Amino acid sequence: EKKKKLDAPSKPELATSLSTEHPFYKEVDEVVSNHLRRLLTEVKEPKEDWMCIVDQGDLKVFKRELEENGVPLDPMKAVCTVKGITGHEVCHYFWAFDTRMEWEATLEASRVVEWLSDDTFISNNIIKRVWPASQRDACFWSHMRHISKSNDEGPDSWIVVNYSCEHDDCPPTKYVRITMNVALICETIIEPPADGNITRDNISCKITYTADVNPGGWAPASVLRAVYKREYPKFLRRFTSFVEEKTQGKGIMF
Ligand code: 16C
Repeated sequence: EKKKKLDAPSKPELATSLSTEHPFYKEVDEVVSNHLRRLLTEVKEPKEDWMCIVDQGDLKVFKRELEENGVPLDPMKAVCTVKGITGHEVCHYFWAFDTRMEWEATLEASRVVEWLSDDTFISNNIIKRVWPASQRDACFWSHMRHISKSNDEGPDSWIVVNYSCEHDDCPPTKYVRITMNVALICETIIEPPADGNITRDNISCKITYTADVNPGGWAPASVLRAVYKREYPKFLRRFTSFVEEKTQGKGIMF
């Protein structure tokens, strides 16, 4: 464990946001824009092909069943509202690498492969093995962005995208490589208090989480679907409680 930490690339002096000249910029920008467009059109034209598989009131998980050559690719979507934290705080902790292992229960290990800028890095996640399938890993960039508003009235939003990529320092040799396109989009809702002094009691965060994951090879569909149904709500509860703990009693990060 110690050795792994020593080998990890230290964060160099970096640009505050991914430069438009960076080789990854085009892909990052396109993927982020697609998520935002998808979210906006779904709100306007709700589609009925999403099946609700978990309904706990404040937390709902939906999926669409999709298979390719017997491999389940079910797109997942979850919505969740949490009081007392902002979208910026939720996105910050979902993105931050140094605290990932504190809330990620499905990982055996995680390491930074390369820092691209202050808001973008590439990492390698080794996922815990699920019997009887082979162990998986993933290599992906993580990017966090504030969404600029078209008007002052709308809620403040942030987005984090985790998107699979290839990297010379992370070849897919040891495990079955999964690929994914994951987005966490958060809106902060503020109920302005009469005295104008905003506290954590006046804020809540609406989270939309989407995950398109390709398990990258044979995986028994029934086991995978059961694992997803159990793990996605568990992740959202565990992760949002983690953000609540981390921010409790601290200044609000708007
Ligand atoms: O988004 C999440 N975490 C991010 C930061 O780490 C990142 C990771 C996303 C990957 C999520 C999908 C992993 C799918 C693995 C497929 C394994 C196939 C095994 C075959 C089974 C028959 O964006 C939060 C992710 C929330 C976790 C969702 C469910 C993942 C199940 C993983 C299985 C490990 C279970 C271990 C049980 C102790």
